[in-house]
Amino acid sequence: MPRPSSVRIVKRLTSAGHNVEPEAVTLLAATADPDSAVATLLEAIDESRMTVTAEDVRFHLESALDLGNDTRSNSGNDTRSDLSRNRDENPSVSGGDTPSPAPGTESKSPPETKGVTGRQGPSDRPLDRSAAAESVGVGSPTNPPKASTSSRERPPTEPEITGDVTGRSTGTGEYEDFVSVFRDRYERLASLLRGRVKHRPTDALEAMPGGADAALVGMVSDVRSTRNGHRLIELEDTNGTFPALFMNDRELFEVADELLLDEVIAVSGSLSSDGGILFADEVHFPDVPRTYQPSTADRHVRAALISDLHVGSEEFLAGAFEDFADWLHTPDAAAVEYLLIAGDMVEGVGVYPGQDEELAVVDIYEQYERFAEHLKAVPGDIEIVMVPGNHDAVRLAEPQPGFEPELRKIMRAHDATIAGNPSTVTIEGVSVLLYHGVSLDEVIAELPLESVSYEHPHEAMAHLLKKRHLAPTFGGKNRIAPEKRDYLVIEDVPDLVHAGHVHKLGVGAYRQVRLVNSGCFQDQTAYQRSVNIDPDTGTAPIVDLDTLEVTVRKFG
Ligand code: D5M
Ligand code: FE
Ligand code: ZN
Repeated sequence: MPRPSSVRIVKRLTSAGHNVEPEAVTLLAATADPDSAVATLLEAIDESRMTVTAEDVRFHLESALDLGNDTRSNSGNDTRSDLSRNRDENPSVSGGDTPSPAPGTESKSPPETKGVTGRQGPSDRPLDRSAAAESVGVGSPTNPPKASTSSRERPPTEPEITGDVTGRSTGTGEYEDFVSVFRDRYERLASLLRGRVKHRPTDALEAMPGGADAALVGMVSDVRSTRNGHRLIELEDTNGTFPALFMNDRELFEVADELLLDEVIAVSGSLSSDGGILFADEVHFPDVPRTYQPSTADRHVRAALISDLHVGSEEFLAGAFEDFADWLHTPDAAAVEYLLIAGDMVEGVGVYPGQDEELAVVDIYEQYERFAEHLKAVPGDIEIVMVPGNHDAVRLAEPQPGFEPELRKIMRAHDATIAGNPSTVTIEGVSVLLYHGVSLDEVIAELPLESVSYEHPHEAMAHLLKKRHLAPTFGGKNRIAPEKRDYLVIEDVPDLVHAGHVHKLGVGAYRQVRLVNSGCFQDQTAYQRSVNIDPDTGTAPIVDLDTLEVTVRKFG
């Protein structure tokens, strides 16, 4: 809804002596003629009425609302249709008008029942293609006026944060913590898989006769090629390990290329004649249920997604960020009520060897002070949520807690919500998994699939979602802190995943979950030049929370 009409509605109602609920404004703005709707409403309601509610609007303007709603839902349907494509294929699932339960709850959809019997990479999903072809528009701002109109409707609720380690870290670095983080991962991911196969613990498989049908749920502890070119996958559960063989003449063989060490999968097949090996027929990933239906906002409201500013680096693109902040003040950005920042706010110090040569600001606190200054250019009525990245001044090992009080104080000006990495933030009913994305380097390096590359970071994100874990491989490049709980397990399916880190733009979807990698506000660094990384700079994907449609804006 264009903001001017919302503003006019609020002004007219308040000048007549009423307060007004935001939802009532939305409803009025959705009518064909908001001005006469307000006039009708003012005539109908009691003058002494303190607050005009959505209920009042519905009661007094029934017919006008029908008209407005029709227009609105028609335009919304264009996007809904591609978001519901999978849904249409499955008649047992209810349509889009059925209210969904709380976001991120597994109860939303029945569990997955079918296994993977052949190549079925995340990129094969219909929504992926639609995301690239239809949903992503690229716009560039045209000299936005600087004046702030600052009349956004305030969001009814504060962003709600879940799955955040901040203040809950129990890790002491002891061996037991490593054991417990693994157990927790195994238990929680195995529970997603157990209903799908008739699994047995590894020691029970050992006791089974040769040739029998069998299945197990295990963590991938080793992947090897055999002399005959088959793939031998060692699977570990809490009782021991058991080998599964992926034969190279079977379609399933290609699925072995999708596997990462330490992820949890279920494998079913038949035992070899001596009972010592499981010949794999089917693999199940914890996955997103095929029928998963994301929650969406019930009004037109948008969120801007950015990451990797690297303030303090010589390559920080201050001008591009300024242009972005300017744009947020324009009527074009009226519906943008949220700004989600996925880490690497500052360049930090001592992150990579030789980094000091490219520092414009060497003091870490001064870097955050400058970052805070830049944030002040963002309209004050935009709700900001941010999580740290590997350049930020928090522990490097994931999960990373949110900033310490001293840094929070520096960034206080905008009253941003500061959470750990990863965290899930729910805004307007839409759950957004915010993760900086360090594991993406490893996923891109390890998976031999052509679809997964720095050019398509969302494809790597899709694999994480399929594995329901943000950083499957332990002990690789990305550091994982030993905690009692594995905060990197994606326990609840989010509606949107927002990552950064690779400095490449990527917009896509996995099943019905929207995936965005937001690019960066840092020009190419010497390291990136040496390895031919061409960053996507000044990019700000804008997501419509009512449709999960994404429009990419580019600045600078
Ligand atoms: O990471 C930005 C991207 O560049 C990410 O894909 C890692 C990669 N990168 C950048 N510098 C290095 C060095 N020195 N070694 C290895 N990989 C690197 P960012 O987190 O912004 O530095
Ligand atoms: Fe970065
Ligand atoms: Zn990073």
